[in-house]
Amino acid sequence: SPYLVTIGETMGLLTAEQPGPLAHVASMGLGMGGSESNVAIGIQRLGGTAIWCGRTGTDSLGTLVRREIRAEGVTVRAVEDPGAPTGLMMKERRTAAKQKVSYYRAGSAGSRLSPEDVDPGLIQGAAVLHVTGITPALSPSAAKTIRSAIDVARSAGVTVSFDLNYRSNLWTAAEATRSYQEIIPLVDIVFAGDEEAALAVGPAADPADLARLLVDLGPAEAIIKLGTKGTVAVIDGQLYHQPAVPIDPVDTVGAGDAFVAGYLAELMAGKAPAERLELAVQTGAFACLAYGDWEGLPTRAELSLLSQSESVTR
Ligand code: KDG
Repeated sequence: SPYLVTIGETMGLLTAEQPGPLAHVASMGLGMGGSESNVAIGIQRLGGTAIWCGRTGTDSLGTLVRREIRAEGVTVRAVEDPGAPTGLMMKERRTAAKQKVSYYRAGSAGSRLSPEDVDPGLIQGAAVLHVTGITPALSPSAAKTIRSAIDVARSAGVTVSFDLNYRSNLWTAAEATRSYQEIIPLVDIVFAGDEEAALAVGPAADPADLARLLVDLGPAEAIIKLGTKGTVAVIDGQLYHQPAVPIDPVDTVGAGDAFVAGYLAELMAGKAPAERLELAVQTGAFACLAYGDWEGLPTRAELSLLSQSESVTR
């Protein structure tokens, strides 16, 4: 069956269990998260097939990361690196409404990802290669890994998907811009928030113009994620608008990954652009209704909960 392959760093994730300054939080929940594995899990929950490639430490967090991703049905192809720890991320809830993420990932096993860690045959056999702008920010060897994976995919005619995913804690805007401008012309599908798109193509008054400018760089599909405003996309020369599903979010981290998973799941299922965008906004909304970066990702059977008004299902 057609599968998606993705490559990236997945970290241990400590989440404060109460709002307040981290220095005064009594207990933290331990889990894991990573943009690319979040997408892989999203694809699996929607009935698709996904492979996650990465690098972890030989420590307990590495065990946790590999086990949890595998438990979701994703095939894990991770190198175990005895020379570096698995990265870690902390989520602080300074107020009930405001979250802050801190990274402890410099020098991590995931950041030591290198081109030899990824089996080219896995990419050549895939329907889609999905990568993000987080990985090139981690280290020169991680950046090289993304570049070589894209090259393998392109020569094999595999669709390449790229989510800009700007992380200001990892690099400067100028560094990100340089990397985006190098990668975007090589991919088929590009996802970006409006501010992220502006890093790549400069500011524009209208998100539709951002999508057009991205397409001008080469990809056939440019999808601008607008959060509560839904999405605007240019796909094969046509402009699309899809409004968001109105919700009361509890945790928006991971919504972008859920959106990408929804879009790519329908793409792999052979669905038309409007249907891809419709599922994307639904899965994006769904992910905001539960705590955790990926835990709330929906199965197809659960999607109808979004429009259901009864609060108890019996
Ligand atoms: O998109 C959600 C991600 O931000 C999160 O799961 C962790 O990959 C991550 C990152 O680098 O922030």
